[in-house]
Amino acid sequence: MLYHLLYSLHEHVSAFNVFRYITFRTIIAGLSAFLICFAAGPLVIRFMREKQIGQYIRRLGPASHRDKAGTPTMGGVLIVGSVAAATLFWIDLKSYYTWVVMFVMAGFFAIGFADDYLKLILKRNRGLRAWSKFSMQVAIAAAAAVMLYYYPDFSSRITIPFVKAFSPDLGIFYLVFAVVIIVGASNAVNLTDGLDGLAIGPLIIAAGTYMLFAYVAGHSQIAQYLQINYVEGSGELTIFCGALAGAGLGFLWFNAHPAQIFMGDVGSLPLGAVLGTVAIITKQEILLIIVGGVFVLEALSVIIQVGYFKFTGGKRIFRMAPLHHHFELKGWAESKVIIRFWIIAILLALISFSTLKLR
Ligand code: 57M
Repeated sequence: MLYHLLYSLHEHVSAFNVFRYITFRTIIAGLSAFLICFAAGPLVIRFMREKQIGQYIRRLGPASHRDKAGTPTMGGVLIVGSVAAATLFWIDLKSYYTWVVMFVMAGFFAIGFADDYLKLILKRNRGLRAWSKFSMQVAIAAAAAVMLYYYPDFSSRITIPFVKAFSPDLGIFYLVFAVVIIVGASNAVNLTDGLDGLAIGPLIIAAGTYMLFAYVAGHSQIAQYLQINYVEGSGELTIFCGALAGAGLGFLWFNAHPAQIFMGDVGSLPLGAVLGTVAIITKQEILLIIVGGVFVLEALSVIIQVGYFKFTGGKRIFRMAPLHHHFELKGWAESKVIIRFWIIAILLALISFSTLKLR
């Protein structure tokens, strides 16, 4: 909205021309999202505390987590609110792809909200039933996949990192592929969200990485120069990714160890889902396995642990899944696990940048 208003003034004052540039709008979207989150944070934390919307801690978990009981949660309201506001301020409102991403964010936000509401406010211990939560995730992801697949010019070809010559066309199966990416990313971020800053750190790094990929995919000359898929209109997603990274930093301010607030499902579910959607639109779908490698490792540790546990009738590979619990139980301090996982996320981001040249 502010973009349309301010840019229209360039006819009178040429300095307003600067609002035309995606790069400039990305910077101010990131800063605005950070400031909104930073300013609203204390109010949300106080509100959650007053309403006693605090975390219930399972007795099974590592002992160090018992001190966390009662920490305010549902901080996702803060993150998603800041991302939505900053995006609406600074994108071109005619950007179709941004609306698809916003739709996914709103849908997964609603699912996460319902789950947290049942768990934390109505104190129904388990929240939404796993099956109904999963069906709702699939329904929203499928709606987004249809919106993209039937959009003129949207390609059903996928890009394989490090391989230039092979770009298979999935045809109608792209719909299933897109649903798997969106739902998978959402649940992987949710599983990772078990230590202070553990999910939001890699998420900020992934948002920063896709910020670059959205920019190059939406710029015809750069895309041609780098020989990557040009996706007309995807450049506006750079601004969305900037807002995501900015809001993430704002949230990390409060979620940094020892956390004053957790994000809850209302945060982890939409954040993972939007990352998956941006990966799909920018045609860097498979790259998400590298960019979101920390989330993938966490999810794999659960799959391996549960599979092995069932197969062997009760034996475990990890001391506890997801992976961060394994390291905690090995005696690593919480902050060490968190910062080491961030280091891995940064290295993975660097590796994914290299795919622009190494093919
Ligand atoms: C969410 N949620 C945290 C917070 C956060 C299939 C199974 C592996 C599923 C998995 C699971 O339920 N994962 C989903 C993990 C929880 O955090 C809340 O949940 C939100 C995200 N959805 O925003 O509201 C706890 O995590 C800690 N936390 C922080 N800082 C943060 O910034 O410290 C969260 C955010 C919080 C807090 O302690 O209470 C969670 O872990 O519950 N299940 C598990 O992770 C369980 N693993 C398990 O059962 N493993 C077995 C299986 C796989 C065979 C095994 O390995 O033997 C463990 N989870 C916990 N305790 N808490 C079991 C022990």
